Amino acid sequence: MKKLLLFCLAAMAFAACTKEQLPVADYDIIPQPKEVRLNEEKPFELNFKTVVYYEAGLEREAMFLSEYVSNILCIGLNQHEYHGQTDGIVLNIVSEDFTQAEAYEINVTPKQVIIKGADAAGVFYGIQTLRKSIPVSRLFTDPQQNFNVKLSDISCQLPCGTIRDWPNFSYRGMHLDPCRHFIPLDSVKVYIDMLAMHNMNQFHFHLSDDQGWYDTIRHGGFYTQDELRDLIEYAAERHINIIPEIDLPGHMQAALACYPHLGCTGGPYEVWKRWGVSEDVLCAGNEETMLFVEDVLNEVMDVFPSPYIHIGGDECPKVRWEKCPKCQAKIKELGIKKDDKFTAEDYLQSYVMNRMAKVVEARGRRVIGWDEILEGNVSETAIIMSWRGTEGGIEAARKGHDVIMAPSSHLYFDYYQSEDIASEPMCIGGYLPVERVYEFQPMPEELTPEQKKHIIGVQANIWTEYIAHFWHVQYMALPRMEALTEIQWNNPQERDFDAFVERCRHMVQLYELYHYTYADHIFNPQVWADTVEANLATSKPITLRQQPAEQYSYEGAVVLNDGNLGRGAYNSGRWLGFCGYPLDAVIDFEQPAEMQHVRFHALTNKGAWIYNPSQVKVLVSDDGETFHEVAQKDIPISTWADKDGIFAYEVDFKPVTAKFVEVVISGYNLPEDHSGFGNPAWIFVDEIEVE
Ligand code: TNX
Repeated sequence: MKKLLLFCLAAMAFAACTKEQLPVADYDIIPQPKEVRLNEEKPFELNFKTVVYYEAGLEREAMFLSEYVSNILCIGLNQHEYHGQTDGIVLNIVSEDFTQAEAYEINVTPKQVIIKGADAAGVFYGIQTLRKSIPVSRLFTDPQQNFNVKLSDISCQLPCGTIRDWPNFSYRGMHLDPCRHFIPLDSVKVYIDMLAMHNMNQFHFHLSDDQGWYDTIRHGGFYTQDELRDLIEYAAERHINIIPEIDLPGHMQAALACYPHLGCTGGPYEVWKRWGVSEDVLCAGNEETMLFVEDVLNEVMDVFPSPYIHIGGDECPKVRWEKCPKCQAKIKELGIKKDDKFTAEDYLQSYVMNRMAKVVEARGRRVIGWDEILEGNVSETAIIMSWRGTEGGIEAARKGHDVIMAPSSHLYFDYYQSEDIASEPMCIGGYLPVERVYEFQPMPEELTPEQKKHIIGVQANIWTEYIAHFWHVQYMALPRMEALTEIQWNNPQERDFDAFVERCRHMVQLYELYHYTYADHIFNPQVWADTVEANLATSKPITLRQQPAEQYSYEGAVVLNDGNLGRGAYNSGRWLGFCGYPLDAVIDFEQPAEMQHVRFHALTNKGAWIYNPSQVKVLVSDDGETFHEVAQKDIPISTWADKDGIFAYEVDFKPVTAKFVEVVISGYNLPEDHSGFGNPAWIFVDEIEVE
């Protein structure tokens, strides 16, 4: 009897324990659903007996749901057509219950879960929400759990209630550049899976550019038309449209290498081996070139059913056109005149873009172009992708264009996401932490309600100059993609970053489950030991004879001697940037002081046109008026073989006593092997120390 009682107690304890540990779904996911109303009813239990019932046309959605549940919980769900069953998970479309496309509602009762969509995409997003709500089974996260688990032990409780959700923007996209570094098809499919998990519906595939090689090593590949058709179908199953981009008329050197007669000089050209913008562009005055491009666009439209075709238009230098007899003759023939806003060559680019827009529109599609296409007379129907900030987008919306916001200031995921660049995989530069992405307000307040309707979407871009492998693409995307998703789907006016980070934690379980590489800075905030030892210059009055560039001036001269060392990327706020003139700072010690040593730090990021200083001069003065030089030092220019990074520069001189010191730090011009050859390089300097 005693034994039996003990056994019963043990069984009860076990039951209580397993019950307590039953995983419970949490609807606080990304993007955060707009309406979640829960009630106290007994939760729905999702287990291996749960059946997915789908309405005709939603068979694929049912398969996705079953696949996700098997990924997350290790149980597969059976799928059957829906005929009024009263149990299981039901997928159906009831368009009349919604005012908006892609909307969904999930209704959880103790016996049944109904995922109802305005359309199939809505059902798909409802499934994504459910998928993201279910905690990843400890079977995957804790290997100790792997023993003796019975199928019947696995389940997840879905709290009862109603979730209603719909997107804020109809265009929710991400871009990928497989030109600078080729990305194999299977990896592109994984990228599409990542987009699907984040309720995105547009994948911008940047298919042509100047480069295709790096260093001297061949790096590349190609997609066949059949592979692309397969990819398009793969994306379409996940409610994602693939927008092909053929970048015109610049960023075309790789094409010119194959077809030199399409350029102004006739070549020979090489597929470009360095980063930047090539001056060799398509010859706009050559009819054969135009016919070639029309052919390419038609071929692209044969393969891609996308309602949007991206025709580029960014960064097209006009130097060849200015000297090309054919381009000049075309300008004459078209009667193009320069005016006080734009050059004749700018209008020649508009001619190319508008001509190609007609080819695209003749097949019932719309063109997208980068915001440069506003420079001239752009076709009224073109959609503008605003990348050089939001100004282009604002101007375009005022002119009645539809706009996609993709500003480099907030949505260029090829930039660094941490200030500690020494610990990061090398990338193009910049500094764009998750926090900054999350701050982005895509809807410009200065627009009228009518104009606001033209802001149709938001997109982030991943350029791959410095990204040679797909793991690095993922690392750059995650978790910044979470912030992007919330902006695209919800665009909340008030944003709570801490709550957002908590929602990201659950996403990390999914990253790990699917073996996605991700950056974890937001979960491990960095603390810097980044002050310099107090020295003669620290916090003394400082003036600059010429101000830094406006966008890199931050708190002004005081940044240079506030005791905090320059850190991270050039736009971290910890550096002052100068271009085309020296940094010329005067520090007032307020009383005579003896000195013999000046030291400062500067940042080099050659791809971003930032070079080391060319020279430093030190001058001293007793009255702050007359200065005399005590030291001068030349610094050799950094070469591509040298590492980029943060470097200290020092000058020693004979001890001298004075009340003022003046430090003049000059910059180089970009050298011949740089794409910006001849332009002044930037210098970024911080913390001038005097001892
Ligand atoms: C600008 S964004 C470019 C790309 C580069 C990118 C690097 C745009 C339309 N053009 O060609 O890859 O910057 O961040």
